[in-house]
Amino acid sequence: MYLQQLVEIFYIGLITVYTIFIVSFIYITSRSRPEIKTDGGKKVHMGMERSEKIWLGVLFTVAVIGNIIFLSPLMPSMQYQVYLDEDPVKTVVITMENHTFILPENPIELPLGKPVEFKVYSNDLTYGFGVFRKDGTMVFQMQVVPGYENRIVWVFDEPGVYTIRSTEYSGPEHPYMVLYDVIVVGGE
Ligand SMILES: [Cu+2]
Repeated sequence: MYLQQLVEIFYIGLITVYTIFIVSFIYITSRSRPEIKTDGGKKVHMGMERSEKIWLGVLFTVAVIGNIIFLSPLMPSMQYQVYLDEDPVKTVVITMENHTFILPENPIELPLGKPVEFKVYSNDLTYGFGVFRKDGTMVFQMQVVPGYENRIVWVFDEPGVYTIRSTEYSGPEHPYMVLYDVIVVGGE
């Protein structure tokens, strides 16, 4: 999954920067430093001071808490976006040709709340594949380019009937490229 790879790169980058930061902090504060005393005398200060130890603790805490909040699969939102990689429970293959949709079944029956995959092919022109709600609002759309496997995975979160429409202008017949109520998403 593309998003997952991006997040992994970001994550590794973040960990690297943070590790460099903490290691250099420990290195610098642990070296012995000359300390000028208020009475003018000098002594060599060894190791970390108490405030530096506290700051180090803050750095570690921020790293751990930040990790849990933003990237951990313990968070439902992150689990859904980044870690959940369920295989689609159904694949719908649709071919577009001569300004028509060739459907595998009519209606296309899909489950609610499960990932379903659409593979849409074009045998001639560049079309669009859009899925719309009853009120005309769009659920999703993608371009359908000839010679490619145009693929989208979707989780429907509302039961109901949906309309398929071409969303890419493809000539004078384009406005008629619509199939009303051909997708039925069942309740669970
Ligand atoms: Cu069209």
